[in-house]
Amino acid sequence: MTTPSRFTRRRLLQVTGGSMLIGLAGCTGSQTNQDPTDDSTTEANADHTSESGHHSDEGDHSDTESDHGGESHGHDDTVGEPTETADVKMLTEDGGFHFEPHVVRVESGGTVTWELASGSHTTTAYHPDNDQPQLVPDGAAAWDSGSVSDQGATFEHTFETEGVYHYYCAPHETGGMIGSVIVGDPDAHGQPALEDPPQEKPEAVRTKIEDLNAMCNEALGHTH
Ligand SMILES: [Cu+2]
Repeated sequence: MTTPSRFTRRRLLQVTGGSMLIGLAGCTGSQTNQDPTDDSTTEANADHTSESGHHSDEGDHSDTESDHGGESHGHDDTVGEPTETADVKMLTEDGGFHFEPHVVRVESGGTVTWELASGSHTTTAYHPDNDQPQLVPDGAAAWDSGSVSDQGATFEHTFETEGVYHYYCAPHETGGMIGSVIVGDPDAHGQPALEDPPQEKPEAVRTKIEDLNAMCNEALGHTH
């Protein structure tokens, strides 16, 4: 059986150094938790990204909705209908580690492409083949990108089995770098991913998975 995963570019460079040790707060804050501070966060990032250049004039405009180039939260966690393909960025930002967006949705047979925006990350399924609890549909194929360190490098996986998939970044799992793929229009009942998070996982991981479960259930109209 062949794996549907493949690299387009890949370099096995471990250049992260100490960055794996910082930013444990990472992505663990849920969307709802961050909403009250979204404006200040966006503004702070806007300041940060424009520091190198002309700051004074354009900074006044940068706290609008249009300025989300460097912001990883706040605008695209709404999960729509299944599409043929979906793109996810893997990034290190302000000491946090993120899959962006957290939840994507494709059709059965659809392909998700992860692109390295910054830092060094993996995309790895919660699958027994990866020595992890099964947080993917029964019978689903595993994937594991290995370390992706080259900016712009991509990894893709084609999803043949309908259902909900959780996956993580190997060095940053406990920093909350966990994401989900919804394939097709599955019944939320009977999805291993949507059950209570594995007891053996640290609190930060379980909390993040609960956040993702809420987003996936909402996307699937599963509200009870
Ligand atoms: Cu990572």
